[in-house]
Amino acid sequence: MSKVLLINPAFNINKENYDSSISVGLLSIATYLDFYNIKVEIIDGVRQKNYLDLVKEKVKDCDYVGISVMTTQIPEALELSRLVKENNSDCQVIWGGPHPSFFIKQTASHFLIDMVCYGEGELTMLDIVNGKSLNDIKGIAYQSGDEVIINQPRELHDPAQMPLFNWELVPKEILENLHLIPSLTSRGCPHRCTFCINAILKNHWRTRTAEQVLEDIRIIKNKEYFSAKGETSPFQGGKAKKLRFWDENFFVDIKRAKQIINGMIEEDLITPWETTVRANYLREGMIDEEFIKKLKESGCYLLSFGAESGCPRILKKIKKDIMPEDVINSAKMCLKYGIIPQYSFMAGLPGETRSEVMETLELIDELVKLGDQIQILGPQAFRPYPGSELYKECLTAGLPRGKAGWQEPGSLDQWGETVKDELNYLDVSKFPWLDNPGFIESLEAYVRFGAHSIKSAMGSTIKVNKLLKLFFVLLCQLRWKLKFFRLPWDYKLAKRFVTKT
Ligand code: B12
Ligand code: SF4
Repeated sequence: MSKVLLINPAFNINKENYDSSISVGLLSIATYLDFYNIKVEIIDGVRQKNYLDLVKEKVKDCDYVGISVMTTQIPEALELSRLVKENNSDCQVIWGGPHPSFFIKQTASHFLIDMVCYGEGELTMLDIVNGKSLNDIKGIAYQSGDEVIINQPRELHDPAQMPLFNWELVPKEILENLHLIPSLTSRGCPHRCTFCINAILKNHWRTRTAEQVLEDIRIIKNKEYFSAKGETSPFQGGKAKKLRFWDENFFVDIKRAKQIINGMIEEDLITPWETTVRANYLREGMIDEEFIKKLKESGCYLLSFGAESGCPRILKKIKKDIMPEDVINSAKMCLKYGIIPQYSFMAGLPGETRSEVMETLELIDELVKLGDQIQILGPQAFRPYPGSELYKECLTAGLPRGKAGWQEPGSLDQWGETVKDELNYLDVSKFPWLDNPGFIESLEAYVRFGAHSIKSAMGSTIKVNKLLKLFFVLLCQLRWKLKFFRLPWDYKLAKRFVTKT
């Protein structure tokens, strides 16, 4: 019988809190293979110590190694592929995940990779492991002679037909450290935001049934390893864990969402939970006052919104289909019912002017003035993904001072070189469409340490000397008050003192 090893490569640079999450994609594939009695194991380089030793040991009697790859993971994934081949030359190396799905041909033509699986991996991996003829497997690409063969894409699967996560397949040391337990109740999203992986890969929205979701929570609640010592449930006591509906967009079908939330309340499944939602869903007929009260009652403590920009022109350009007023309204609703609203922003799109970025900062200012408990993520520098309208624009149009377009790396090895020291996918200073990359890059820090109260800024988990931190926080507070973000020398200096572990 075939044996499969699924690996999440270590990140190039680790950041705080990564160990509170998990590779849900690999868990989903492992669950599916296990359901069909395939022998499968997961190794996670982000969260397991000595993972390379584990790989060396386990790969010896393994037939297939599946590696999940975000662009930032390429250097490590290449090293891993080499290690696999050195320890078992017969083992087939299969790459899947966001980077191979965006760059199918480049990835499949690399000599260390036997096959690329693009798009969702569950059904495709099963076909591969079952030894189906390569011509007949949808969603794969591979080198054949001088040619790269890219088979037809696979249709998206129906989550209601998929088994619930089998937690026994996750290494115990990961489960015990997992603070945010994922439940995946739907896949994809019906919206059209031009920067988003879901819109680019055309991942339309599909669901599990409400009953399956409730069963999933029941299973999680009864797992001993999720509970702190002396507690009977992971969701009670001093070290209570939290549940995240890992969906891209949990609330699309409001009737289903109501069945889940009412079920949690009626069936004693009340749990601290969070999820992602769109700002314009907080309205009559969707998440209205009556329903938001129920969300709170069922344990919802945080809702995460993609606010993206405070500028109506930019919101239109990226087809976000929300307006800044929706964001303010959603914050007021959440605060009224004791739910923390969390907003992520981005800046530095091709053609975005400095005053348009300032509109984003003004919206952030308006938000934090509503309540210090509001959480702001970013603004992160916009980074383009191929296949999107914005990507084409970055390669060609909208560039200041007649500069040439961005040169995308021409091979997988070049991608590896490009991202090897990058925490955030790509180096902003090399984006030719940006007039002032230093300004864009510094904003996240100025918001994080300047927009909120000094107390909450000092409470951030960034590892740095306390006095230096206080000095930087005070400077950021002053900058934020004056809305003065030129000459970011303090940001550049502070960046050098932050420990990257
Ligand atoms: C959860 C998440 C994380 C988690 C955990 C990720 C992990 N692997 O451990 C955390 C928070 C740690 C994280 C970190 C980062 N992330 Co992230 N993350 C996500 C997120 C929101 C959801 C992923 C998920 O769980 N989806 C649900 C599962 C079921 O789907 P999936 O992962 O896509 O897996 C399916 C397929 O891709 C495929 N598949 C995946 N792997 C494999 C492997 C094999 C062998 C096969 C056959 C198939 C296969 O099959 C799976 C099942 O259907 C995505 C956004 C998104 N919507 O995808 C971004 C995303 C993947 N992240 C992204 C980025 C950029 C990052 C960061 C660089 C951001 C940052 N600045 O910190 C860091 C990376 C850290 C580093 N320095 O290297 C980008 C990746 C873009 C790219 N070109 O690679 C995405 C797409 C978000 C975006 N901006 O659009 N991330
Ligand atoms: S609503 Fe969110 S998940 Fe859906 S396409 Fe837009 S950014 Fe992506």
